[in-house]
Amino acid sequence: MTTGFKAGFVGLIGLPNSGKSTLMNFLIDEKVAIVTPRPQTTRRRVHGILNEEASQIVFVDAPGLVTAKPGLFDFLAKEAQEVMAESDALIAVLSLDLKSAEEAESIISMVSKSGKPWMAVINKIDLEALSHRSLILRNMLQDHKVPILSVSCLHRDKFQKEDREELITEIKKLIPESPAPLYDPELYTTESLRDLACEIVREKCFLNLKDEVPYSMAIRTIEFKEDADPIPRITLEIIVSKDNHKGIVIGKGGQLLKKIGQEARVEIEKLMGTKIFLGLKVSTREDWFQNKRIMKELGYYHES
Ligand SMILES: Nc1nc2c(ncn2[C@@H]2O[C@H](COP(=O)(O)OP(=O)(O)OP(=O)(O)O)[C@@H](O)[C@H]2O)c(=O)[nH]1
Ligand SMILES: [Mg+2]
Repeated sequence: MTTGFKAGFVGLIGLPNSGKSTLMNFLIDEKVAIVTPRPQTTRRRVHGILNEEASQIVFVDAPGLVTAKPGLFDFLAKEAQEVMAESDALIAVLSLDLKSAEEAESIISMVSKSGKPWMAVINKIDLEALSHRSLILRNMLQDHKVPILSVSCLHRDKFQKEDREELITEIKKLIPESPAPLYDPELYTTESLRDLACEIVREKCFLNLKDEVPYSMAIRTIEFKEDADPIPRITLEIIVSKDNHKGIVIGKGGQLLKKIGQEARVEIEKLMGTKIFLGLKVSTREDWFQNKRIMKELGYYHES
């Protein structure tokens, strides 16, 4: 007997900076995944859940596909591969600002070889100077005979609601029937508040720091006391990989760290629906991303 209910994991696969995290937040209409203008923002897969009466789509936002290199890059590459393997269906995210046609070809070929049901999303269509690339991408996709939709997640006023509903309708066609939802339908993410708070701080670091500093940074919880009196008390550690990065993060007279803290606090307060105390500590763990033990401690770890 079929219930008519559908549920499944849908992996978002694309190059770094193609807008996967923005697209997921747009589809679930919540901010779960952090977004910055720089590649390799997403490090670990993040689940965003869209609950409807007859379906539950669990989006899996993966790190952008990168070539494996030792350390953190190896983790990112494996993470994206695992998302592909574990999803019921895939969305190839192709943005108009990609660097070359070969890059798009490589994503299309990887996703189609997975053997999973898939569709393509042409992203960032508000970049009008690059609009000719839409046609090039559509030509590349033609032989695959998959649904192709175009979106802009940033300019929702201009490229509005129909987009989102059309997209969701197509995505639902890709996922299997399921006797029940995969997660509690009250949830819009499987991330814990702790994880979300760390990610928000990492986002603000990315937005406030130049060059390589945020790339070799990790955030960890020191204390997370939701029932502290009079307001919840959260202290997080910003781990940098070189001692001279510490001063850069703290800034002159502590100004930069203060700004990062303020921006993150406002967002965490919105998420928790209450005022909070947010403390940030900066410490150095020399080249932590080359140290398996520390990588594991920070959650950047795969079994094999
Ligand atoms: N113009 C335009 N920019 C967009 C759109 N969607 C996302 N962006 C921008 O593209 C940049 C990257 O967005 P992300 O969502 O972080 O991209 P990502 O694919 O998750 O990147 P990684 O996590 O690094 O792989 C950000 O600056 C976004 O604001 C869009 O529809 N139009
Ligand atoms: Mg991302």
